[in-house]
Amino acid sequence: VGRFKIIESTLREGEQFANAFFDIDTKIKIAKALDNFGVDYIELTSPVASQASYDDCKAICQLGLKAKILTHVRCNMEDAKKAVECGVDGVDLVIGTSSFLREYSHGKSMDMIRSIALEVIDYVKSKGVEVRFSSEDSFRSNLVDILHLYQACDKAGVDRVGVADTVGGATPRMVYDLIRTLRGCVGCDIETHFHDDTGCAVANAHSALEAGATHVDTSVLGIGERNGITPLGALMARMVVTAPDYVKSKYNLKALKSLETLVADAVQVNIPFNNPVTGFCAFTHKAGIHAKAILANPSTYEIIDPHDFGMTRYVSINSRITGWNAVKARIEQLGLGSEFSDDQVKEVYGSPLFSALFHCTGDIDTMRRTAKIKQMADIRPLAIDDTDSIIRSYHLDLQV
Ligand code: HCA
Ligand code: CU
Repeated sequence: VGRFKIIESTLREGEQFANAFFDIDTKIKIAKALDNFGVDYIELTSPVASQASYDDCKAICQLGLKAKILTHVRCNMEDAKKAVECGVDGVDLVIGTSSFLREYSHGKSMDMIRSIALEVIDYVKSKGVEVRFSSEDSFRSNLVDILHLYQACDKAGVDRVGVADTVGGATPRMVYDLIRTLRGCVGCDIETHFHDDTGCAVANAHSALEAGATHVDTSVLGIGERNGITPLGALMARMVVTAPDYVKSKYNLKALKSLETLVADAVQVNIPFNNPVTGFCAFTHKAGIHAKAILANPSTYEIIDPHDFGMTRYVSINSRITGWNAVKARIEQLGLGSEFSDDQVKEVYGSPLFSALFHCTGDIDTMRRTAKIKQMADIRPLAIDDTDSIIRSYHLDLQV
C-alpha cells in the first residue's frame, strides 16, 4: 500500500468532464502545477483526437517536466504511431473487453484483441517507449478472458497492465479480489482506474493498493466522464492517513489547494463544500464537546493535520451547540482573555445554568446584559461577526 504511484489524468480523463475546455495555456499551467505537486505521470488526451490535441501533446512533452508524460490511445497501430511521434515517455493503450463493449462498440473477439495488443505493445517497446495495456470495463469482462490477456501482455514485456472500472459499479471487495488474483498472474506493474458513479472511487483505489496494485489514476477534483474518477485530493487525504511518511515526503501537499483552485476555475466549478482537506468546512469544529477536545488536543477529532496541507482549523462558536471553552478561546483570540473571568465567559456564552439563575432572581441589570451567544443563536443563524460583537458589547458593559 505504501509506495504507490499516481497517473494524473486531469488532462485526459478530465478533458472528458462536461465543462472542460482546455486551451494550450491552461493545459501548460495545469501540467506545471501537477508536476510541482509531484505526481509521477501526467496523462494527456489522445493526439488522434484533434489537431490541437496532437500539437498540445507535443508541446507538453517539450516542457521538460519531472513527471513522465503519457498519452492515452486506442489499442491499434495507427494510434500508437501518432502517440510515439509526439515524443511521450509512455503510451497507455486501451480497448474494451466486456461483452457490452465488444458487441456494441468495436465488435472484436478476444482473440483479435489479443493479437492486436501484442503487436502494438511490441511496436511501442521497439521505440524505447513505456507501454501500458488496459482493458476498459474490466469488472464486467470475463475474468478468465482478461487474465489470459494480461498474462500474454506481461509475457510480451508490457510495463503495466491496467484495470478500469469504467462504469463505476465495482465495490472495494470486488476490486480487492480482482487485483489480488491478477497480482498472482502477472509480474508487471498494475494500474487502476475507478469511476465514481456509486461513490466508491477512493475506497476502490485504496482497496486496489491493499491488494497489490502499484498505480492509481486520478484527476484534480475527480473531473472526468459523467461524475468522474478518484479525485487526487481525496486520494491524498486517504493515503496520508494510510502511509503518512511516504505521502508527506513524496507529494507537495501544501500545493493541493492552489492546484484545485486552478482546475476549478478552468472548468468553472467550485471546490465542493465537503471536499476532503480543501472543502470550506473540512477543518471546522462546531459542537461544544468537539471544540473543547480539539482545543486541548487536535487529534481528538482530526484524523488529518490541516497544517500538512497548509490549511488551518477553525473552531466555530456561532451556534446554539457551541461550548464555553470554545468561546473562551475566541475571547483570547480577540485579545480580551485577561479581562474575562471564567464565570463571565460562561455568562456571555449563555450557559443555560446562568440564564435560569437570572430569570429567577429577576436582576434587571444582569438581564440587560443577557444578549448571550446561545440565546441569540436560538433565534437566528449567527455569523462570526455577530458573536464577536456580542462578546465585545458584553465586554463594554463590564466596564461601565
Ligand atoms: C473511457 C476510457 C477509460 C480508460 C481507462 C484506462 C475508462 O473513457 O471509457 O485507460 O484505464 O474509464 O475505461 O477512461
Ligand atoms: Cu475513465
